[in-house]
Amino acid sequence: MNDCIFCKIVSGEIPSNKVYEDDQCLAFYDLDPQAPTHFLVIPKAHIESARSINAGNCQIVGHCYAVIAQIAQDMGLESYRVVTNCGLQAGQSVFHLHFHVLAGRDMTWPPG
Ligand code: DGP
Repeated sequence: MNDCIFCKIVSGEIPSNKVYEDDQCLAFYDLDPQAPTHFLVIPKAHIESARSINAGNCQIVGHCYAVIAQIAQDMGLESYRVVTNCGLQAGQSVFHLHFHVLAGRDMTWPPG
């Protein structure tokens, strides 16, 4: 998608601090980290939000979670939180599906 920041990161038009990449997804550190470890895992294909996941594209969600588990193992993360904000009120600011992975500090519940 032309005006999507994360599509531009996928294409390399906007640089990122890459953690992992394969043919389906990309992981990179968040610009505005909310924990000592904070990276994002995104599908390379443009999916607007969790609301847009359906039977035809849901395979990528499982793939992203498998990638998250592998990265967490590689980084030695004993505990981590995966967050997907869906919609403005939930805090979504970039409308390209992404999974925040946060680790390295105590997490509160419920989240704010
Ligand atoms: P959300 O608010 O849930 O839509 O999360 C979007 C996240 O994306 C936010 O934590 C900041 C991050 N972000 C926005 N623009 C960029 C960028 O250009 N590069 C990187 N690395 N992260 C970005």
